Amino acid sequence: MDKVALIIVDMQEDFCPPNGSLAVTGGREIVPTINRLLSSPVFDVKVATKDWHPTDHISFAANHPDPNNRPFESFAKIVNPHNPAESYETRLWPVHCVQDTPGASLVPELDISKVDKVIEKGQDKRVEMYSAFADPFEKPRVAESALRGYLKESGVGKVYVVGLAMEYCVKATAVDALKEGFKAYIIEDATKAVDPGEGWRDAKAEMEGKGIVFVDEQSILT
Ligand code: VGL
Ligand code: ZN
Repeated sequence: MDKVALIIVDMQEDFCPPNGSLAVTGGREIVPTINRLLSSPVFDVKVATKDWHPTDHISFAANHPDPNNRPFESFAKIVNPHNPAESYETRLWPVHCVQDTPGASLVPELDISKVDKVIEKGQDKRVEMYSAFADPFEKPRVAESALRGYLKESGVGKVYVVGLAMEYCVKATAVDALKEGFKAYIIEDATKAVDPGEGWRDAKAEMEGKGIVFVDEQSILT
C-alpha cells in the first residue's frame, strides 16, 4: 500500500470556459499544471474521473418541479431512495455533463495518454455524487464507482487530488479518500473553485480540519 495516485477530477468541457454550462473560472488554466504532474515519476497510478449524468439527473434544476428553481441559486432536498429518514439539502445546477454529449468530454488539452484509467460517476439519477468514490448517503450507500477497488488493487496508499471543482467534487473525493484509509492531499494550484473567495476558504479549512494536506506543484516536482 505504498503506491501514490494522482486523481484528476472532472476536467470536462462543461466545467471549463468558454462554453461550459457550469464553467469554473480559470478551469482550463490548470491543464498545463496537471499535464506536468502527469509526466512526473512521483505518481504510480493516474486516474481521471468524469461526471457522467443521465438527462433526468436529480442535480439539474430543470428536473425539479418548482418553476422558481434556478440553477446555482436554488437548493432542493435529496432523500435516500432506500431510507426516507436520510436526507440533505443540495445546490441545484444547470444541465451539465450529460452522458455522450460534447460537454461531458474531457478537455482535449489534457494528456490522456498518460492516464491509466478513466472512471465515470454520477450515473444514478436519484443521487448527487460529488465524490468520485460514492454518493453521500450512508444508511445505506446508494451508488459506488470503480475507484476504491481500482486504487486498492493497485496498492495505493496516498492520493493527490486535482481538478474541478475544488469545493465540490475535489473536496468530496479527498474527504472520501481519507475515509477509505488513504492519505489525502490537494495540489492547490491544480484545482479551481466555483466560488474562489469564501467557497475556497471554507472548503480548505474544512479539509485541513479533517487531515487533508494542501501542497503545490513545486513541492511535488522538486
Ligand atoms: C461538480 C457540481 C455538479 C463537480 C459536479 O465536478 O465539482 N459540481 N456536478
Ligand atoms: Zn454533476
